[in-house]
Amino acid sequence: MPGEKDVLPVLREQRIELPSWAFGNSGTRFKVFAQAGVPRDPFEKIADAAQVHRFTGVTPTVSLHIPWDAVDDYGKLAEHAAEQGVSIGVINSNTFQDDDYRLGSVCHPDPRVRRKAIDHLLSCVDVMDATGSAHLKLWFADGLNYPGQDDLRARQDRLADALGEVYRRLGPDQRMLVEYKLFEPAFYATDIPDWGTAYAHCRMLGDKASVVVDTGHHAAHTNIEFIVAFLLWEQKLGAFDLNSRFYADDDLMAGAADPFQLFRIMHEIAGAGAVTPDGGVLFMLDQCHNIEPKIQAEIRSVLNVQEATAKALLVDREALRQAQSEGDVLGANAILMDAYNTDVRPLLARLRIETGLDPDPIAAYRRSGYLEKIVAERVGGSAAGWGA
Ligand code: PSV
Ligand code: MN
Ligand code: MN
Repeated sequence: MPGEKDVLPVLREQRIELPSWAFGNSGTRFKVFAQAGVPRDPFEKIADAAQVHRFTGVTPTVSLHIPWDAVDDYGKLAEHAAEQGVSIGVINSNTFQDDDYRLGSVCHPDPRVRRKAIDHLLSCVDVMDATGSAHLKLWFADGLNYPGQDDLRARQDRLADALGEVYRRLGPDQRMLVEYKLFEPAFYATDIPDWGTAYAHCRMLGDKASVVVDTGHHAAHTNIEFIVAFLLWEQKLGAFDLNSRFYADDDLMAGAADPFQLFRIMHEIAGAGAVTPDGGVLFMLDQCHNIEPKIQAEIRSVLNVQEATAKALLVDREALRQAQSEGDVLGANAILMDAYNTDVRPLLARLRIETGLDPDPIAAYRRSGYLEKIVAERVGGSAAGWGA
């Protein structure tokens, strides 16, 4: 089995991006529960994200969602992030919260609405220019509720045209990430419902486009690690939106519902040497904390991802290859399970101590008094965007 000296250097370099929207109030279509002390603007969301980085040391970037995080001066927001010890990461577009988008955005039958949606995406690239962000993440709520409602193939034409126009606007160091989702808000057909559709568009676009795997966006029992392995093999895996699901797109904490699935995914990532940023894959959380404290939940999620990663790095790959080539089915499986069943918490605690952090980030955050401070200072926090 690989030892600490093999695993620690990789874990030291691992990075996990935080979503700005995790820190605002969120809920379901039944109720948004307001929590005391939540951020009132994007500046305060970044300040909260910086706390997660302060205690974990591995989350130096924050994803923005436009227009939820719209500000007059993006340069100022980027400066504020730097003052807090973090920076702006991926820019997420939002073409789903305007009455014009009832029948879709870039796939809408009306060219006026398509133009409006494309202009929004282009303005997101302007935000990237202003903040120094290198990645644009596109998720479309476009789809149909009823058979016959629109022409499925014509909508793919419109989608390809829109993606092409935005792709051509990217600067030399900017990249496009295309996210798929099985269903919701559309229930009959979604225009990018699966990895294959996202992949086909990314291939047509070129090297700057790759696929986002949101772990919550599949049918139950989908073998997500196979999708991950295939996209890695094709060099088209751009990013993850990590979260947990029990039923649909639940957006619960990564590693909470099925830590073994997260381990199996990280095993594919570790095998391809893609844990660290030089591997070219971004790891982001895409979560909402409807009933639990938000900053603490983000810290917990980061620890869960680190634990799954550490276990994946502990897989004895040499022994595994040997067992696989000998057709030793149970031996190979046992090698994987040995790594999964290792308690990696002491190893991660040592990693933190070595980098000057508290070995128990949650306890350290709770002791810090930050929550009490923001509860006292902030009145009337805003919603994350959902249910707003
Ligand atoms: C859609 O369900 C999604 O997963 C997309 O990533 C969005 O950008 C994100 O949620 C937050 O709205
Ligand atoms: Mn997502
Ligand atoms: Mn989602």
